[in-house]
Amino acid sequence: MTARPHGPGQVPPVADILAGDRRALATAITLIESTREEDRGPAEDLLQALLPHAGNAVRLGISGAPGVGKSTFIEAFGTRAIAAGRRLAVLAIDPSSERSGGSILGDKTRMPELARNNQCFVRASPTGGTLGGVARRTRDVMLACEAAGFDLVMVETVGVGQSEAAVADMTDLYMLLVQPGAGDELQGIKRGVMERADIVVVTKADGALEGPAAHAKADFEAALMLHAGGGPWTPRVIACSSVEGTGLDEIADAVERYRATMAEAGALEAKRAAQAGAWLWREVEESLVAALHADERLAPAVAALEADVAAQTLTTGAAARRIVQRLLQRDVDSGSR
Ligand SMILES: Nc1nc2c(ncn2[C@@H]2O[C@H](COP(=O)(O)OP(=O)(O)O)[C@@H](O)[C@H]2O)c(=O)[nH]1
Ligand SMILES: [Mg+2]
Repeated sequence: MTARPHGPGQVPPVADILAGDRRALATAITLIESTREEDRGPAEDLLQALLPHAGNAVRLGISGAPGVGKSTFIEAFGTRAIAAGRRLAVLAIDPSSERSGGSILGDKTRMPELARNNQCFVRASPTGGTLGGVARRTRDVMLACEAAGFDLVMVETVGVGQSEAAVADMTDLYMLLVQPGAGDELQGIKRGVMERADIVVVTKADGALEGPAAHAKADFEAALMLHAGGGPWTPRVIACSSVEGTGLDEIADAVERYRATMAEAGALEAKRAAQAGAWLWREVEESLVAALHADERLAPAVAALEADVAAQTLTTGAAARRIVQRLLQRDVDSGSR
């Protein structure tokens, strides 16, 4: 393989990615995440070539409030999975990270064992696009990792904005991490988030927090019961300590059971198909909004409408309709489809 410079615009050979070449995968991800307009075409062609080779991973979504123990859990759980023969890719969506910012390193240092392990690929993605703190290309990055032979993908996101929904929309199993002291915690968790959790993990069930963790487990079990029903899987609550290693086997076991239960009912394939459809519409929405913001000819009219809305002389509905009409009219004028 020839050495090539690293950076946006580089298109790695598909064969290298399929062979599991980490450098080729990293280059592919850089291309996929590139926001340069001229990189979109090559990135899409590359993903199209990788798509038939993707789909063979167990996809786990991990979310929870900052400090709840996500990184520590992924390190402990992931290290065990690798010992059991898995190849693990960890994709961390970090709202605070920039391409060259310090938090990428920060996330790696919080998963020191995984970052060093050559059966593991750790990647922190900066958030981009308009989806409230969601890395726009994370799903594509996940597919590239699968094509490269990673058979366990853990997508970590901080519990803010719409990122939980986006992660639940791209993974097979959505895990919500909570910590002991859940009385207040329970109130703070948005309804929709709880309802989507396939497994709730109560972290830090060790030392002085062991008792509170048991209480939190009971609280969340009661809360989940209210949402139970629908689908072949009944959500579970499991307490663990990433530091002491307790509860991790039970979680791994629950993941296996979830996969088996869903696969048996034909529900896993159906879920992935529905997710792809939902993701399509996310992309359409984002692309339209991005096109609007990028169009300098529309900018004065849009700014004027924004000002009218701010001054409360025009309804938001009417302004939105006019903006959309202008966008549609633009494409008729320029003859594009
Ligand atoms: N006692 C205990 N502390 C933990 C455990 N897991 C994480 N922590 C601590 O909780 C803090 C936040 O952990 P971190 O994994 O960075 O949380 P994140 O922000 O959700 O990724 C750190 O100080 C960890 O050492 C655990 O299982 N037991
Ligand atoms: Mg973290």
